[in-house]
Amino acid sequence: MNYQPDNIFAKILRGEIPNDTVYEDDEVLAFRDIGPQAPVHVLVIPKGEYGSLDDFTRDAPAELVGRFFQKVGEIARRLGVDGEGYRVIANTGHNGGQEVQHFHIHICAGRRLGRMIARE
Ligand code: DGP
Repeated sequence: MNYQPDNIFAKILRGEIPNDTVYEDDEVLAFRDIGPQAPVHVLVIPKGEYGSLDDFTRDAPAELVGRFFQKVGEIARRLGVDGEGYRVIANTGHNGGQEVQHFHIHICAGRRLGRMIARE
């Protein structure tokens, strides 16, 4: 998929839109979701231009993919949600309900979460 540099998370990475950062290093940015679905709702994104989990796992070096997921766990521990537990979600593509075309992981926590997939 062609990466679209005008997506909202690319604008956040360029500093064009403010965000509530909870963790940042040279490879990833984690910030609070604008419309939280749980008491803790944080998005973790790579700084590289990957449009989806499919692109990230296809195009990024395995070491970067590995470090990214290690950091997701580290960020959850920094948020203090590892003890009671949390849910990680990566909506991917049209049927996955992905709205922003820059790969991101949701970390949702802070209450007992409902069904993994809503019945429709
Ligand atoms: P997804 O459906 O997986 O693509 O989720 C996109 C998420 O991004 C959604 O939960 C709302 C969040 N979001 C959209 N625009 C912004 C924004 O400008 N700032 C922040 N912090 N989150 C945003």
